[in-house]
Amino acid sequence: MSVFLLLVVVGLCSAQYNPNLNENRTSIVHLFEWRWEDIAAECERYLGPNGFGGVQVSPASEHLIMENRPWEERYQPISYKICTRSGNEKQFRDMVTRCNNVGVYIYVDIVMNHMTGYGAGIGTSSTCGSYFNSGARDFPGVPYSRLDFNDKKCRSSNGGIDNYNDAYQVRDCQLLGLLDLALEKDYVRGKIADYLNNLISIGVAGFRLDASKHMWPGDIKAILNRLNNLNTKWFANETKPFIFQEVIDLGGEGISASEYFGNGRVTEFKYGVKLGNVIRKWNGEKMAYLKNWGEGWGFMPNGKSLVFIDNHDNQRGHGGGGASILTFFDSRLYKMGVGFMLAHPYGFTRVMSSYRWPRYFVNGKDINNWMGPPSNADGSIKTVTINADTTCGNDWVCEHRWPQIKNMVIFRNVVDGEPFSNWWDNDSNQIAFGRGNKGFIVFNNDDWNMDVTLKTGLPAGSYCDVISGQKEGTKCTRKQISVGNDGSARFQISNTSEDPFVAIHVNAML
Ligand code: QV4
Ligand code: CA
Repeated sequence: MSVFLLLVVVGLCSAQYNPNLNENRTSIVHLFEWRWEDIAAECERYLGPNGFGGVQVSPASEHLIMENRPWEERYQPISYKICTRSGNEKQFRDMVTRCNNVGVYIYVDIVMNHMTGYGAGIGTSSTCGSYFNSGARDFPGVPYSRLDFNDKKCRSSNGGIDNYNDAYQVRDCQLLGLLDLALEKDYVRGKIADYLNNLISIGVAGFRLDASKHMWPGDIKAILNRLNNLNTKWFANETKPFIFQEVIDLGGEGISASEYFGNGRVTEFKYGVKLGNVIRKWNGEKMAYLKNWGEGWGFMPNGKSLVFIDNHDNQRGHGGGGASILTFFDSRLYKMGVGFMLAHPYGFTRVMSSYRWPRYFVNGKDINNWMGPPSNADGSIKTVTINADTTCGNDWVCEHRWPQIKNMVIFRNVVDGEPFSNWWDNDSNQIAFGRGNKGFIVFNNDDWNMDVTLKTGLPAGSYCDVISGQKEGTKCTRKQISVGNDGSARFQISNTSEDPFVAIHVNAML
């Protein structure tokens, strides 16, 4: 009996670690600051057909309108009305329906640790026109009042967090001056749960929980316990929302990521920092060391982690990372980093999709890192236009449409469930590994050419390299690799090649 109960409990709990993806899909993409209408179109015209599993969208709750419209206004909620710079509720609903209908699911960024900053002021400068008074802690759009915030509970010199080794301060005081919600209150939990259940009823598949480090794991759990199962129009009965918590744990702080494992997955920030160092060859790192990548590098357990090369914060010098983080600005190294991530079995993978901004460093700091998405004179976000060559216009970078990245998203789908196998390295920066008998990838990040014959584990045949080109009809558009009867193949990669790596998989076999 007790064994049975235990199994039931484990079965129920495991759901929030599962991204609920459609069959044969394994990754999500963060379409940072995209309009709901553009996301709906992208699901239908690109993400669905190319095997993307889902989209992380920017916060969906009504937020402050700030001067010059920086991106960070999305992280200053005014109410839980679905009414943002990305569009209104009707457009949000339409997006979820259209994406779900093509098997691409929506994961919403949830800001529930706080409301806007204490200095936001009084007025209706919010995306749906809801009144607020930050000084009085008055948010009638929810409604929240003084009673719903942690002002009395916080014990620090100035109401902010000045010691990250003090877990009480980190959870009960103001992050960056943002009004900290009293999440132990039944009333507050109820308001947040209502918002999340509204999103669930519309058809979303899960949530990113922003600033999770600043919330007590038990408070998060209490809110999650109130959530409904996913909408059965698209999901199986009794499916729980997928949960991933934003906790930046690079070690050395009072709070560790493992405290959050009971609630769902957690962002593994060490991943991008360390892979950035390896690919940049900083600190004596080299790709040969990636042989035991994953838990062997001190990362959280595979089943608990959400991994990414860069995110909307650390690509612009905000929260968690530093100089080693690879971004679209270093496109050559970036493609290698994303390629490695998507080929390697560790973690649930998220691809970043950004907009361009005029990065400008003064004393090592990018003074333009506040800049919001491409926008029109009236502050509305510019639409994502699509060029004839499938790239994006209007300053949208669309990393997810870079052919090498798109093809590696497909690679990951093809090799899903296959073991890490046939590792090879030259003790320097040339490495190769396979995924069972389904796929194989080879990198040359050394300063000299590579010409090696390696055991791939793949069935004999001719394969199209999906990095330099891809399979189209019965032909390869660029490099072709032939695997012999013994499973071995010759790889020649010039160190000066724009993309010094090669990837093959069984769905790109001629
Ligand atoms: C300013 C002053 C403060 C003053 C306050 C008074 O600097 O001294 O107390 O006004 O109102 C912005 C500004 C910040 C401003 C604050 C409040 O940068 O200067 O304070 O708002 O008005 C994003 C941005 C933040 C931004 C925030 C809200 O990155 O710069 O703050 O949005 O607009 C830690 C956390 C981690 C967090 C990371 C950035 O552990 O959880 O910092 N990451 C998430 C999101 C991130 C978001 C938040 C959390 C907050 O990924 O994008 O912050 O929701 O590592
Ligand atoms: Ca808090």
